[in-house]
Amino acid sequence: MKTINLILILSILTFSLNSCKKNKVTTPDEKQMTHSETLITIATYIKDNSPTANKPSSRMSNGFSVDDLLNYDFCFTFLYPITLSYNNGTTVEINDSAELLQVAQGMTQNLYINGISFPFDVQMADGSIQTVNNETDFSTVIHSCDTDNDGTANYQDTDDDNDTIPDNQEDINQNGTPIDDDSDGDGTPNYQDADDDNDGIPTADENYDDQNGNVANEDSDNDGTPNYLDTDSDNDGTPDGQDNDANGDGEDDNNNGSGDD
Ligand SMILES: [Ca+2]
Ligand SMILES: [Ca+2]
Ligand SMILES: [Ca+2]
Ligand SMILES: [Ca+2]
Repeated sequence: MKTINLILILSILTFSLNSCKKNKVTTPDEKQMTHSETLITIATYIKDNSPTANKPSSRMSNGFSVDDLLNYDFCFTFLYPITLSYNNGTTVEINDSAELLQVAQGMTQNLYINGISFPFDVQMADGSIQTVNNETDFSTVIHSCDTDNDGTANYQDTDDDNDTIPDNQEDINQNGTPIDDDSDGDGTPNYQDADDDNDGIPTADENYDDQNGNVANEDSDNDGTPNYLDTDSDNDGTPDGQDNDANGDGEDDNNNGSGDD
């Protein structure tokens, strides 16, 4: 009887220890999850801008990753792992951008990501590392991502570089995303480049003829390349940036960038 009692006590003890162990593991790494509107914004943006079966072309398509989207539209990327939580309280550890995409795409109206464990590190678009300690920090990161400094963050701005051409029209190769369109090859995509052809004249000013404000359809030399993408808009052999009053033609002198001489 004594032996049976001993076995019973040992069993209970082992069970209790195991339970404790298990409970400890299921407590999400003892990390404090915080409700984050910024995270909801980002996760929703990823979901909305990622390709789906019904919408194969999107801002993030043709091989562009979540990191590309985050870099261009929020000016940072996560340094993984990060721990996120769903609105039902369950948590998930994210180890790379592919996992983040999966989680974002899987969100529904009833089950969605809405919490994150602070602090975590991010890599800013300029390469620096920043620690995000709380929701205020997090919100500051995405709202300070404002290429044209007009007070509207890139993710909310329909014309990121304020060159009068909407972001979605700066998709020159029309593959569904403006991320890979960089006409002058300077590493800054057209939708965030205020001088798309790098001729020294801002895109917004390459409206020489009718001054109607519509830069996109201005093609002074009718060579099929609009002025803002043409480094020699009047095809006179002199780059626009150096073009001033050399040939006596008042029309093409406007290509010197001043727009009024
Ligand atoms: Ca802006
Ligand atoms: Ca633009
Ligand atoms: Ca560029
Ligand atoms: Ca230009």
